Amino acid sequence: VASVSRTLAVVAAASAAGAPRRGPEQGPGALLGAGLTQALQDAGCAMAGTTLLEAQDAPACGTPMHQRLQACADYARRLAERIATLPAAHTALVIGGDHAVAAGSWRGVGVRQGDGGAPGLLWIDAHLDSHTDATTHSGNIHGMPLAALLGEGAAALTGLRGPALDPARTCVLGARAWEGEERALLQRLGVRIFEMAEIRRRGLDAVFAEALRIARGKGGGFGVSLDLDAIDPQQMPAVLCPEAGGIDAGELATALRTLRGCADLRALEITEYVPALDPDGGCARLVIDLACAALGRRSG
Ligand code: 4U7
Ligand code: MN
Ligand code: MN
Ligand code: MN
Repeated sequence: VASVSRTLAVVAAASAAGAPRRGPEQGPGALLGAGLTQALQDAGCAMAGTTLLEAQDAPACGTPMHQRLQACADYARRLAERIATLPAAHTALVIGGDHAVAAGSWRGVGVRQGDGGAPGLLWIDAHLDSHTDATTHSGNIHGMPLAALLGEGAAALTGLRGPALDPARTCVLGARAWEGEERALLQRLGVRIFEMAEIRRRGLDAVFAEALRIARGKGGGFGVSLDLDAIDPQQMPAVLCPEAGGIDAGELATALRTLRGCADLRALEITEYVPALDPDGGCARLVIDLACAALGRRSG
């Protein structure tokens, strides 16, 4: 399949508002400093520019949940507005930040699609991120964005402008750590979950191809939200919530390369990189390689 010629708009969403501790707000700056945009350009992308959203620190210990929800919702709203105004022809590359920023990203992509409605979404994550404010055990907002995008949970997050996701065009890939309530929610809505066990059994290529078919549907645009904790922590330790037994980084790069042929890929989001846990920069290089695998036109 021929690679699509892409013009990329990078949006740096440097927020830790949904995280239990600081760290992910440093992610975009570190990845840009490690040469992310140059690498994408070398891989054949045209670069339309980089927008830096104002950094947002993690909430202080003891901040009540409604305040943390509001901080995440405020950030998500600004992110969504920014993405909604990008030219329709551009592919957005959103760099988090903790994964709560996704509650804004995909609403913004939906607004930008206009009559096309909500994008299909492939959520690559060790977790399901489908708690609501009523079911969460930890109280951490980055465990809630997928539920919010599906229209479930606190109004602060679900009430953002833009269409809610269609569960029939939403799927999760790489899951291996969840609580019962979030799994029950996704099952009730009919969201397909590809667990690690299924990936090990069938191979990532076959599972990724099936997930892509679900997200792409009959057309109308789709996106990929990559929480880096989906990758095995032996290869990607620089994340907020490592979970053993994850996706092999090389296999993920190979699978992501199939996105090069997808003109209907509207946005890629990469979240939860924590540079403080990456003293030699090896994880940053891996993240850059994955972005180039997905969005590039030639290896380089
Ligand atoms: B991430 C968790 F309890 N489910 O709700 C929770 F295990 O964006 C983890 O995927 C959430 O990193 C992980 O706090 C959120 C926990
Ligand atoms: Mn996760
Ligand atoms: Mn828990
Ligand atoms: Mn996540």
